[in-house]
Amino acid sequence: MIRALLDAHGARAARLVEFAEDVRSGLLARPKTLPPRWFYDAVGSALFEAICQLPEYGVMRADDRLLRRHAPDVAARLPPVTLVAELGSGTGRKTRAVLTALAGRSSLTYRPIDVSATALERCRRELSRLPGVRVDALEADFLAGLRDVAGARRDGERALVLFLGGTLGNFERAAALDFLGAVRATLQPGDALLLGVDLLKSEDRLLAAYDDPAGVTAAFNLNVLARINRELGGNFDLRGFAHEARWDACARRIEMHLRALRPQVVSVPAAGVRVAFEEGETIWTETSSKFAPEELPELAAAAGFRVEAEWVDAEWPFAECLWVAD
Ligand code: AVJ
Repeated sequence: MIRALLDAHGARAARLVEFAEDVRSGLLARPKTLPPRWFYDAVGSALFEAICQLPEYGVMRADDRLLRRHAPDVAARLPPVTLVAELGSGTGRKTRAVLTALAGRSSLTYRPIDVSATALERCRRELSRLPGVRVDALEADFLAGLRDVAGARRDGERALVLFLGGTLGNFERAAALDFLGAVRATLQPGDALLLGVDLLKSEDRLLAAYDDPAGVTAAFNLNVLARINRELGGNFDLRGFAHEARWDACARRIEMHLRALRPQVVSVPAAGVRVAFEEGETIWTETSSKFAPEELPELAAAAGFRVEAEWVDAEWPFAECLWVAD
């Protein structure tokens, strides 16, 4: 118990150091950047849940529909799975259907991996009541967490990794391949990956999804500055920045930025930085790559998987991919 508390405390302290380092290097870089993983404190996680309710943001509903409809197919296409690891579980809302289908065949251990302690706690509460499912949460980065899970794995366990919600889009294409290759490296042949991928669609739909008229996405984006103020003692004036979503047609990605509305100087003492902004200068806070369906089999093969099945939503182009490690 005490050991667990100390571990949790240590993990949190280490995370704050990482946050400070990312803020420092990101604000000193050109263009200025902040990695999207820092969006998800308690406020940011709640705002993300709100984004998922927006009529303009169809990603999560498409993912939900596909998982509810095809969870039984996922279970039927794999040998009985006893270990399920999820990258970026959030509150685990979308995972329930998959776990229920899998646990119908064999009892299993579910290891949600997330950087948001708040989201993990809710995930544990929601999913530990499922019959045949033991929940063992891990507050960690995706790959570090997955390597821990692989290291603690017992002989004969059959693993399935879930990477849902389209979070792969946070990587540029080349980095997405590297990431999937790194995931593959933690797996054994015959293990599987269930991957949710948001697909290309019209620019209008994409821009509306990332710049909704009610301003929920704007609040989500700006909250990262508020978090820097709260946790690192920064003095960002949130009213001095505006949310911006852009579509880069060449790179096929949405970019989210925070644009300085006037020249200003900001200091973040715990990150050891003081930075000047010109009027109009931006901080690039998120990339959301969108994939063409034809790219997916190539991506699977290059990362060391074969495509077992793929389901695409009819309303909002989004693919649920079931890949098996070669
Ligand atoms: C959680 C990374 C899938 O990129 O669509 C939603 C995050 N950002 N609106 C996405 C997000 C702005 C989301 N992912």
